[in-house]
Amino acid sequence: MSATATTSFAQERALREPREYSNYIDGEWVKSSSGKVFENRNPANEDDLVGTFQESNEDDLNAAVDAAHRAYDAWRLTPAPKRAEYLYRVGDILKRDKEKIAREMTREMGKVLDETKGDVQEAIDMAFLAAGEGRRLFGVTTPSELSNKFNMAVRMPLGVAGLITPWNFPIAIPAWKGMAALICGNTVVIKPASLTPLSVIMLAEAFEEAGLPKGVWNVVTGGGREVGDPMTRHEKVKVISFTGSTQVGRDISVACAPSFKHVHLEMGGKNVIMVMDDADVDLAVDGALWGAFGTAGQRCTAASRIVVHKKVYEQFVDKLAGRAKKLRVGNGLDANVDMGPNVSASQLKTVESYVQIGKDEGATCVAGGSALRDGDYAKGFFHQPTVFADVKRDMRIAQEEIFGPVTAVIPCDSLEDAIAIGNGVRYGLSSSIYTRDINKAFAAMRDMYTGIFYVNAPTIGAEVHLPFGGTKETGNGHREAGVAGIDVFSEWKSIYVDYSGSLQRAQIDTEDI
Ligand code: UN1
Repeated sequence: MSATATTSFAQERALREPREYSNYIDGEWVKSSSGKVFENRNPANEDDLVGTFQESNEDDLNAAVDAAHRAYDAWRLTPAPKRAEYLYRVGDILKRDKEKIAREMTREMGKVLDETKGDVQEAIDMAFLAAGEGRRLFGVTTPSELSNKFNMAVRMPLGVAGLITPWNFPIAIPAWKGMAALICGNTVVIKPASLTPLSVIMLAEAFEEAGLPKGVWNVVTGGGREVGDPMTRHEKVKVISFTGSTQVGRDISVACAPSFKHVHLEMGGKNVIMVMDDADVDLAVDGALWGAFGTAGQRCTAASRIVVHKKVYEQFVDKLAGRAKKLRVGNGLDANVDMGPNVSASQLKTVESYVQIGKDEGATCVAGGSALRDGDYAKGFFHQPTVFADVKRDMRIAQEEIFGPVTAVIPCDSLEDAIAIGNGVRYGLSSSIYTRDINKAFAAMRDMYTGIFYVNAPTIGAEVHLPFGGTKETGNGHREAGVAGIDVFSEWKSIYVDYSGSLQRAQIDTEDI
């Protein structure tokens, strides 16, 4: 971290004293009935208090759901193109405030400013995509088997949507879920991750400024047990969309089952880049570096495994280790920094424990391998970008999600071998191949059992107009963003209009030809 960055950071703090933020319920900023707040501190510098937030409870959640429920009828009856107008406005507001929101987000969760700007951009993209959908929301018309009868299927909103969102994409993921929910005619209660409540509050401020009717968008901050659990059990909440760990996703799924709530889950990943012997190795190294260490590896889509053909293995490992060692770690607001901190002390502890596991398992640590605690790093949760070589496919560091700046390089003999290693984990979010051979690219495209696949690009970089999500223990069969997100927040109603003036019995009054 440079001295310049520390100064501008201090100036920024002086400009904006930490304040207490409220919940946003029924169009009002209100405190929790608990009377308690929790702190949100900068993971790059614990002395920097970003703000205090309501430590909400079930009563607050109930108030928000009631407000969303009251707002539902008017909102669902607002024509979708009119609903879209609010989203266009929110997109414009986010565009205007992109830099300001990104800076606060970097303070909240640490990733570098370019990446938090990308996060806000993703929310803007999603606002405009969903707004455009307001003039489509395509259904189906189809002929009837009977004369003088008209058939169609239309999309219906579900009611109150409960969103439980993560800290790694603090505004993009709430936007993926929220914009899709709103354009379909649902009202929303969102519980942001306690590590990043401010980003969702800034999104609520944008909705407020856009004039969104009260009760349509509600924010309740607080813990999973106190706010998330009651949300999954609330009878007026009709759909839950969650992004987070597989363990919590499983609990949510179970909690939602008795009331048959719709549930969309987006969970863990153990994504893989496959580098073939005909690949452009330098391009693959560029991709691996970005895929593994972007957002300090704290992406569901992070490239935490790199399977490399043995003919180029040594060359690849040398180059990747060399580049990883050169990455500059520090405060994400410093323009000279490539990688920020881990989001919390406990996340750093997890990373350290996996690095130890990797060493104990006999993998070779060829770059990084330690937390950073001296000097400027003392007040944050920093870890070196870490590369393990000689990793075997069954080692824990090659199987378990670490969610930090650690990647495992595994040798392979062939494309088939790479695909077997690639698919040999519990998760199925993202995978990629580096090759110049189009046949190999297409075979891998077909055979990798993941929800997202890239050719000559890393495992990260999803765009909002395509479905996002994964197979196996990554998801529960749904996708978000794109038109797939509309599927999560709507359900079909099939409508038959008989204008024959007589009783026509389907399947019976049809003529045999
Ligand atoms: C995540 O990995 O948690 O594809 C979300 C990407 C981003 C979204 C990632 N657009 O890397």
